[in-house]
Amino acid sequence: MDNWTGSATVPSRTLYPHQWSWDSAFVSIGLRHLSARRAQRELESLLAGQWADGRVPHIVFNPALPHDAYFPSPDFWQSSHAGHTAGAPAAPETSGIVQPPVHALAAWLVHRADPAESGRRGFLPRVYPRLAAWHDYLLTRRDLGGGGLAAAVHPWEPGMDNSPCWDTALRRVEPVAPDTFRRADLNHGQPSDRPTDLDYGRYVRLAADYRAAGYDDLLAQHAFAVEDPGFNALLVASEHALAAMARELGAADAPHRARAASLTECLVDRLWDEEAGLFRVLDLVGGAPVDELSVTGLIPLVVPGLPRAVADRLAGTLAGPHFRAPATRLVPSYDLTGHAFDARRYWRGPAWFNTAWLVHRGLLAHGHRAEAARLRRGFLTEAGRTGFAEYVDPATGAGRGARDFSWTAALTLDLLHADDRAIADGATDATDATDATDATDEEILP
Ligand code: 9WN
Repeated sequence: MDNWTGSATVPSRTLYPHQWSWDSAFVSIGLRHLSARRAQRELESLLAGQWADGRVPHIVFNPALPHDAYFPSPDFWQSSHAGHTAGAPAAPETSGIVQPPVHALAAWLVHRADPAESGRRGFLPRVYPRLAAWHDYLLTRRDLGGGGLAAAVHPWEPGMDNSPCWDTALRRVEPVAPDTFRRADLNHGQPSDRPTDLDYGRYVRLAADYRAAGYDDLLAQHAFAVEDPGFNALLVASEHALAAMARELGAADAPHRARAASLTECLVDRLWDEEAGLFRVLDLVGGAPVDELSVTGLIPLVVPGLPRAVADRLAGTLAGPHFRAPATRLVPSYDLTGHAFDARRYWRGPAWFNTAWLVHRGLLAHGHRAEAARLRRGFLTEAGRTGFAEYVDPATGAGRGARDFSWTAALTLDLLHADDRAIADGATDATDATDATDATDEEILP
């Protein structure tokens, strides 16, 4: 792929020219079918930016690029200096915030794709302790709500920058003046597709305040803190992956299994909305669930061991008026009937391919095979037709954002390669069980 730099893959040569955290995890999931070795290197190069406190930063910067290639650039984050006490490495320069923890899941899938190559390179023994430290960071320093889930402290952390889920929380944040920073995204993207200047003023304020606190989660006064269901669901799926890795390495898997079970319970207790039929974001500063329906509330389908009634309700919500997009079959990022729906603008309606991949995986794991097959067809059709667009208008299928987008291409490879087999082998049948889905680690981590 043209987006490979020699040690990692950039999401897009134009819009995102550095290494992004959850992008690299998705990329490695696709790459494992072409070269398990390259997929391992993708994850290892990301982990080279890990901080001593365990956090995996959302961007690892390429020092060869000029600062104006992307904003906020390394001289904004100043990780090696401002993040020194929190444990930022002296090099490479990174951002100070994080993204959803899909890495352990990705690492396990990469290992399973070629266990011999993994064994030769000592891949698991090297990445397992780092991934365990990453989860420890999230479950200790980031449990800001005290309820056993990890909090996101910036709208970029759940990976859905501009979602209407953040609107109320962001209104409390004083934006910095627009003439104090210079955006780079508008050099490559359409203003009507991207967040507004006012949003950016708030993103910059939150990041600058975190930096001023040395990126120390105990010291920082977070003006924005939310418990996001997608983020936490990926943490559960990844904790199951850590259990599998521990078993493979002859270490104790019980602590990971216990943690995955308690995280699942916290997720359901704190964020499940039975009436709406999906998980809600919890605004920790405002102290209330967010009254918006977003794809993040459907991602917990990837959690093995989700109560059957919850998984089935989620499948029902997906097929209902808020998320069923007949033109593309993909999953809109936000409620099609919602007051803030915008078919073009970043995470306020368009359909993304990584979220479709996650939902597809969850549907399969919980036995909703026909829906999974439909979503897979929609994914493959739209990805090919749009030249691997970053995202699409869910109503018309028009491609938006960057083209040749890395995770779109990588996850296409994965769906082409793996899932025919998974479907043929048969995931569990939803009608068989009574109160809990019988999706096991093996099914969620094939
Ligand atoms: C900020 C790289 C990233 C994705 C995010 C997506 C977008 C960045 C931006 O691009 O975010 O991190 O500049 O808008 O929202 O999910 O990881 O592809």
